[in-house]
Amino acid sequence: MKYNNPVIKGFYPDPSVCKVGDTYYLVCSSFQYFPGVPLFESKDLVNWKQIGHCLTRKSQVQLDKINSSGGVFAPTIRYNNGRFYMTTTNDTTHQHFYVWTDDIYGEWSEPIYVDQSGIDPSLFFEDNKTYFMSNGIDDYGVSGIVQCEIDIESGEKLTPSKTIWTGSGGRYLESPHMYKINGKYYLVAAEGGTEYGHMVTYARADSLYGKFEGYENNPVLTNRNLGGYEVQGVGHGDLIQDNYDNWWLLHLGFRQSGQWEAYHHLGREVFLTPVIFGEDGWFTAGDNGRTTKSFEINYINNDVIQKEKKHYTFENTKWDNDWCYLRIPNKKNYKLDKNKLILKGTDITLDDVDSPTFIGIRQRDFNATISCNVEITDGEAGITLYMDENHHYDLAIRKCENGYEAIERLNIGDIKSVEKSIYLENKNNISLIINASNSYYSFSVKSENEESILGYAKTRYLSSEVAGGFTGVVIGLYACASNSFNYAEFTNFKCMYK
Ligand code: 6LW
Repeated sequence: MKYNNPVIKGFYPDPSVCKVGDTYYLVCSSFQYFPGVPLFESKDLVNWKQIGHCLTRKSQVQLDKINSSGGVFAPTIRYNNGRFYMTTTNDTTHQHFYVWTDDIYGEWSEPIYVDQSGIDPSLFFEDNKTYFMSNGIDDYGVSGIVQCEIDIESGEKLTPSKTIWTGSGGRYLESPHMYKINGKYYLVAAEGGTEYGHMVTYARADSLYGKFEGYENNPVLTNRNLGGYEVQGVGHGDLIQDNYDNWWLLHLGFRQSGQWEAYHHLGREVFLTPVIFGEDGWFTAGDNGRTTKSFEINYINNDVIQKEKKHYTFENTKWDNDWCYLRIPNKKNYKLDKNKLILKGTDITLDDVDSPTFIGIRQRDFNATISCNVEITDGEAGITLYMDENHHYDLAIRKCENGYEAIERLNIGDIKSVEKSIYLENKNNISLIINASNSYYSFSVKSENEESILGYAKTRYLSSEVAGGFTGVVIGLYACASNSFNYAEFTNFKCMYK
């Protein structure tokens, strides 16, 4: 069967996966967005359906006024004795914690904290014991992949944290995951930083604390030397064995926006790469250690069809699954109906490191038409292409001195500029329209069947290379106003990918 990468498109970084029965479950990091840690399920590894989030309550995660790309870093999902565990780090508060559930479709527990340094925690269960690992510095001052035993009920450390591997020599050793395969312990990690030099490396040992011997051809997976251009930055992944005993890596990567444009604005996405174990017990991955846009492989039955949802509307998405807020929202300012959204603006704007009235859905592909009807009484409301508080493009309607106007505002670092405004004769039945391509967004407003272009902006200024950080563009519907009677009504939302 031939399948295409990414298998989950848009800003869903740092995937971790586990399998229970014949179903796979996958989680991703979510940073300043809430609910935290999107959760997906799949029966075939190529079609993933979001079934919820792990962090759905304010009591589980501190996101109040946290920095963009802070908050919830890379998670790990594991299953043991009938219970699912998800562990992650709140990078802003420097705390590792885990939550658990016995019902994957239900709520997860309150957080249980583990006192170890670093990021990217993972769990490994063996003989009724739980081992906790992350990157960081151990109790003896050595940095690397650090491991201790914990009490799974309380999170309390039962042994000192000890460095078990220092990597293959690349910078930013992170993302450790431990597996026991055919009696040996495999430690898979990432190195190189989550940019163009990213890579997956691994080591193997006869016992859980080593000595770990690095694979002699590390990195086992990297696209840093791949010809062509699109799939870059592959790394940070988790190994999984499928129903037919084949092995795979689910890992992150990103799609560069153009051959001569080394930028990516859609965030880091989820890629699937086949893994082959040799007779000597060492494994290789992908096409000669690289991840390609598609793989033709008999690991997956020919009757599996990879489907892709191309159209997103209010009616065919779920507010709780597909949409997200910036930090913890004040729910009183949101009325989420089946085919209508009503937002109450506050004086918190998109430029604030706070929770403006905003609800967003990830931009999943380069080419798209995004449109929505927006009606306001006062203040401002519209669509934002949001990377962070200093990098976002807004197409909005706002109240002006003698009526209403449509505006295109660009926010690029310290430059914040309303590029164009068009006076609206009639404020009803206004549709805001954004056309997206690899390199450009265009912004238009349509009233009474007359469409006017406000302007264009390059995608690259919303990219990770320009904005920094770890997120990707989210299409946000927002409202702001200093007048407490301001309500904005959004109908007929469409995001159509080509
Ligand atoms: C994550 C780290 C990384 O915790 O980026 O690509 C960090 N890898 O493992 C943020 O996503």
